[in-house]
Amino acid sequence: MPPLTLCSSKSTTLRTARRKDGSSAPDLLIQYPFVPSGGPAGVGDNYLLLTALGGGGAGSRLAVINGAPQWRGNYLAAGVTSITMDVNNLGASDLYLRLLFEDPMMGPPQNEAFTTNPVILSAGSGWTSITFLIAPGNLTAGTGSVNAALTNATLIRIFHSPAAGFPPPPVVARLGVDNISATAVPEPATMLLLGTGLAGVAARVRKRRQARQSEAD
Ligand SMILES: [Ca+2]
Repeated sequence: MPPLTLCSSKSTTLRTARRKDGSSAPDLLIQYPFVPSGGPAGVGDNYLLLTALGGGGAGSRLAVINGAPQWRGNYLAAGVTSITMDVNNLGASDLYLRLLFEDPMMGPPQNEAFTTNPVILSAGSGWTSITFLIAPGNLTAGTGSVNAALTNATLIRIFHSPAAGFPPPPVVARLGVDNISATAVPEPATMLLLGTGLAGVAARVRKRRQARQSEAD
């Protein structure tokens, strides 16, 4: 199978949460199904369906990795302060959604930061647009520092946890996701960095938006 597509991006691959021992290696690769219809725009609008099985072992938690290139980089330099997405809680449990930024390269992350406050999505929510605020003041460091996690982010996760922490608890859940976008407000000094490709997040987001607009979503 080709990599999963997410919001018309052609390069997004999603994986499960880290191992139970806390190491960053995925314990299982899951190809989350790409449902062809029933997204926010209705018939013919595709979306991703993320699932968690509850219990124990692989797939028990709702904690989905997105390590695609367009989500890596320096969020501070790019001025990305919020991430918005359409979500639909298709399961029976209320979900406490958070984002996690981390910087694993060859080993466990040295820095990881999660959103301090959850976005609560009730069971049977229907499609809802939610926004995660991700400025440093909105995040809590799980390991290392918030600023370091945002400066060299190599992974971003969507996860469910009522308590502010990671790894999250098991849950039985089905979550539809679509139309993820980042809001960037580059400061003048960072525009130079954008030109060098160092602070590519905003540029990539812009590219994704253009790509999205050019495709039937
Ligand atoms: Ca869609």
